[in-house]
Amino acid sequence: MASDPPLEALVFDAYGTIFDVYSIAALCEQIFPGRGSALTQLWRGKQLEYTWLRSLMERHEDFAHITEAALRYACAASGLDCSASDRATLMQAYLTLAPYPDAILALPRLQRFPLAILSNGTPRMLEAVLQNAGLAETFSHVISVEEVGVFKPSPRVYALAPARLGVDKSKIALISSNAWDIAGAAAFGMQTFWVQRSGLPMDELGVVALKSARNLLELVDELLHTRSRA
Ligand code: LAC
Repeated sequence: MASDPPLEALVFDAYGTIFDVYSIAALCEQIFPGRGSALTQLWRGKQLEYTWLRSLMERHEDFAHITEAALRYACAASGLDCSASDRATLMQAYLTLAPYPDAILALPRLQRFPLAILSNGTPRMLEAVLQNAGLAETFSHVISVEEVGVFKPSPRVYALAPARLGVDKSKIALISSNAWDIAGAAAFGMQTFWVQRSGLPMDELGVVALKSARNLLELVDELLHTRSRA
């Protein structure tokens, strides 16, 4: 849409967009042979569900605690006995999630913009996962929902981006693989770029992404072009 203002900053979701939360499946498989993939899926699903439920309940707990609670539930629901030491190993591995190869290739091409992370993760989780992936210097701002004590897709979370970057929300792109994150950011008034990694349709939440592509590399030209048509 030619009426969109030129982009002045790019804000990325972390888990699922830059980092592959399913890269932990190999370790799950080692600990629980034959169950790694299913356990990882259930774990991620419950993790997100707990963020939404706790936000609605107004009983915030940080993403590290939520992630561990979701792991306990996923193991219990799968009939798996997860010892405290297995839990500690898996939680530690959450700090070394693999970045998507397309993210590693795309980010250097976008350095003309201020780049930020806006994530449910705690500052400690985000610092560690970025450091371990060699991305600590890539982002000028790493913004955690902990600053407002509520999870995405609360508008209070998205409001952190314009406040911290000093850029109007209409000139910020939110880039996420999570359709519900795209919906939250679009509802708040940001431009939205959806990394359609799952191949599933957009959630039916009354908003659509401005642009979408299968991976971050395919979005690079769109992001650069959006700026240049000012
Ligand atoms: C995040 C979750 C949504 O990084 O993956 O905020």
